[in-house]
Amino acid sequence: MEEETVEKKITFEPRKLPTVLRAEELLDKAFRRASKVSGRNKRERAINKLSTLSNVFRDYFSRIITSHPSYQNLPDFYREIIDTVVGIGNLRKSLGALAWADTTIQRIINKSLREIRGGKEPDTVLKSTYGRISSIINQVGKNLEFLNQAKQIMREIPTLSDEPTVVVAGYPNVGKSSFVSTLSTVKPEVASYPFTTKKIFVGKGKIGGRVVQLIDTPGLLDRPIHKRNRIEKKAILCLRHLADCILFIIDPTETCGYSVGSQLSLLKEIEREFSSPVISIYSKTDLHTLRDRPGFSTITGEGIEEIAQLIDKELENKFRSKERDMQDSLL
Ligand SMILES: Nc1nc2c(ncn2[C@@H]2O[C@H](COP(=O)(O)OP(=O)(O)O)[C@@H](O)[C@H]2O)c(=O)[nH]1
Ligand SMILES: [Mg+2]
Repeated sequence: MEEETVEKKITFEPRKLPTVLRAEELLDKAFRRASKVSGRNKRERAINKLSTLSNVFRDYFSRIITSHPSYQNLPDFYREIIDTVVGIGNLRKSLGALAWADTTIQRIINKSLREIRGGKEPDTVLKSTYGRISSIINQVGKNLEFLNQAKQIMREIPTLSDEPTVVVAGYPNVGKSSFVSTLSTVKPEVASYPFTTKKIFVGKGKIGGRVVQLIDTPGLLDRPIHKRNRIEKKAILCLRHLADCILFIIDPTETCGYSVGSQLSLLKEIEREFSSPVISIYSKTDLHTLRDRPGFSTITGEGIEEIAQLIDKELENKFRSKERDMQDSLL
């Protein structure tokens, strides 16, 4: 539990993954490069073409393979979300297939080079080498396509910092975005959430002298989780690895269009599904007089400071107990 935040360091930017060519595109690229190679005679030309092919494939495969991180060692949020939307097993399998293609192609080329040096007719060797390379690349065609799709999906995963994080939840129109903007010192950044049309807004603000990341999750934590499909539910629950604290906003005036009853049952569900501490608060205090829980109004500014202090206290508890654990583990 506790090492979660310690491990949160972001080591992977999915946006930087390279585009992966399809089998025919890759073959085209390699063979086109080889076709431009010359030499003093047929034999030398064939040798030069083969060395070019060897370099093109080696560089290409190693660029793709090294662009992927060790998925098992990623921070929990990234590991789980990637496993949910792409599948880490599938990624491993495809990367393994490329490593296999790489070794096999190098072996084929080396054998062909030996044959040419040993006196075999260069054009015949070249022709059969091209055929064998094409067959290897076509065998991993599905893996190339998968890696490219995976890249498209993963680039949607927002890059988040490892600062203390507050995830804001509550039904639509209760005042989540207004609250996040009030506490954010800069305009919240928008990131899309994998495989959905949903965006998450990441604001940064200072709470109690600490830079805090505020995540507004429209469309994610704003209606019953149990009604989502399995994948969407899993993806939503990945947020639990980021949330040092959840702020649940209730609009008791029901001007948001949702009854207090449904809002409270969403609160219960979130408390059940997430292990992070949940602070539940009222919004729109300018419109009502309920004070049985903390409340705020983004219109009058009432309560904002008090809620910032509540958040600060939660984070303080969490980080203080973490320091204590670390000291304990040193003793
Ligand atoms: N009266 C009043 N209205 C508010 C307050 N905060 C937000 N609103 C209004 O409530 C509506 C929904 O706010 P928004 O922040 O977009 O809610 P979200 O959907 O939960 O992000 C908007 O029309 C806001 O102007 C508040 O403190 N008092
Ligand atoms: Mg909103």
